[in-house]
Amino acid sequence: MNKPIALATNNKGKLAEYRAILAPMGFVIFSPADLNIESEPDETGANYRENSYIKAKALAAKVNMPVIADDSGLEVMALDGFPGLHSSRFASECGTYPKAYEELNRRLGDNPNRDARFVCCICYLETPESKPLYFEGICPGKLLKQAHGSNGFGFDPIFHSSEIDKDLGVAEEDEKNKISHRGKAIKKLEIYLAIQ
Ligand code: ITT
Repeated sequence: MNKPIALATNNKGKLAEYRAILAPMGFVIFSPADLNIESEPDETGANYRENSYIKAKALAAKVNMPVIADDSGLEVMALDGFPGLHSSRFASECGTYPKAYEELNRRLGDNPNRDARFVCCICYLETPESKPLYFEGICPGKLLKQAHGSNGFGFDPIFHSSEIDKDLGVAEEDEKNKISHRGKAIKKLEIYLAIQ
């Protein structure tokens, strides 16, 4: 089939996961870098949906193919969902991911509630004028006291998935994709695309 889709992300980890899941379905995923385009709009939305739409809309104005965008984050329940929408910014402010892991654990202290989850919202725009469609997924788990492994990206090494009872830092890519927030959201998108 070879249907092209532009993915509005500058995050290589996300890009790899979209490719791994969508390439076998016949979709060819282009990042802004692949297309020699810069697209980094300010993520000023009040929630994941709004930010995913901001990113999709900005790229859709520059390309001639359907666009998807992904806004996601890590939510630590005992920290009222922090860093959530600001996960990427929080990691940058900490300087490195290992420092961000430490900072989350410092804020959590000895709170026994280590429940956490990853959240993902995909926005799909067939054309710049199309009605945006949203596909969401949640990955429940716990925040680890210490990073374990280096698979995945971002906060994966400090996250334990309840669904596979495994630390994501040591999970294989296909194991993560089956239960991840992104994997679940992409599955829903895939079903929509299959009936088009
Ligand atoms: P783009 O906006 O260019 O897509 P970004 O990394 O800034 O890249 P977000 O604004 O959606 O994307 O921030 C999501 C952050 O949440 C991401 O940078 C990670 O820190 C974290 N995150 C999201 N999904 C994750 C996953 O599957 N594994 C680990 N960390 C994840």
